[in-house]
Amino acid sequence: MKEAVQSLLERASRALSGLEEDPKALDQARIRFLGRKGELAQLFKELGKVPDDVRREVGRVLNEAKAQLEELFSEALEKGREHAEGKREAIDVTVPGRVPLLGRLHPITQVALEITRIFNWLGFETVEGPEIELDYYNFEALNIPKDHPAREMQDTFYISEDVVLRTHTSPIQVRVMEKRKPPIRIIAPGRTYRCDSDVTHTPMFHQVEGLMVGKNVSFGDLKGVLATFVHEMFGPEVGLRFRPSFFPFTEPSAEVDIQCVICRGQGCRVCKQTGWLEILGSGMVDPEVYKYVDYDPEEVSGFAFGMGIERIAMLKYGIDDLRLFYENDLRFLGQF
Ligand code: 2NM
Repeated sequence: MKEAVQSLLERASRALSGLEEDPKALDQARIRFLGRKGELAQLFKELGKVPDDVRREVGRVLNEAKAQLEELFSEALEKGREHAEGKREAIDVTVPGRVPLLGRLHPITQVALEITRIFNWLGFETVEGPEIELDYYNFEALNIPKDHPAREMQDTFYISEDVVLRTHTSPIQVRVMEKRKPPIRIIAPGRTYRCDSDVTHTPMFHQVEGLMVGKNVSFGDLKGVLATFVHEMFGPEVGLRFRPSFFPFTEPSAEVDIQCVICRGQGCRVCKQTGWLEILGSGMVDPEVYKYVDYDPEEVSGFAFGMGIERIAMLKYGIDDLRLFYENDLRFLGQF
């Protein structure tokens, strides 16, 4: 009997070593040795067959073995707990670090920079001006008469009788002409405002306008500069055309269309089956404008043009909804 108890203790001790990290196996071993039908219980059962004179002694040995076994298991259990805790608290240096979100330029800013980069490369200097502008620079000096529709309350945000939020960036160019003598080559990007809000208009939008004035500046120069711009911006294979138009500040005036970037001129929903998309307005600066800035129309000539940055960005990236630019959804903004 004593040998059986000794063997049990040895086997239990061997079985337990290495089981500390495995709570399930530990529990199974406990049932096998200490369970109600376990090995120790089996030995207790045999206590009845033991001769009377030694039963007392054998009972003592069994009880001692039971205490030892219980001690063995509670130790193993404790070790397992410590091990799990250690695991939880340890720093796992192999876990990849968290990547911080990086800020980036808004797509409108990116397109504005791309446009000005192209014109800078053609010799145009970037200039800026006030968003709160005098009626004089926004309208009067641009040959926009008092009764012109562009001046009506519905389109213009008036701050006072003679102060407005600029409706285009052309006043910047009037200010530059007023200060400097030709030759002038400037490009003027910035925010502009119109009292207009629907699916295709936002009260604030962005424009880039350009101006070149000097001796013998011709409509041919206008065509060359704008064709170069289109090919840099949309690709050398994209065709363009000049279509007669009207602006109060240019004469003659022309709008520039490019071949539809979606169907390549075949006709589709975006270009309304025409194969063409309007991208900017342009023209030779009207001699009336030169009167306001004290240039001599007999001495100098020039061309000017203007485009909406949102529109260029939508065409370049195939975006069909203007409002996406102003919702600040990082899933949209992160694509540029
Ligand atoms: C456009 C279209 C045509 C323009 C004219 C001038 C200025 F100041 F020289 F007279 N600045 N911008 C112009 C000309 C703007 O936007 C569609």
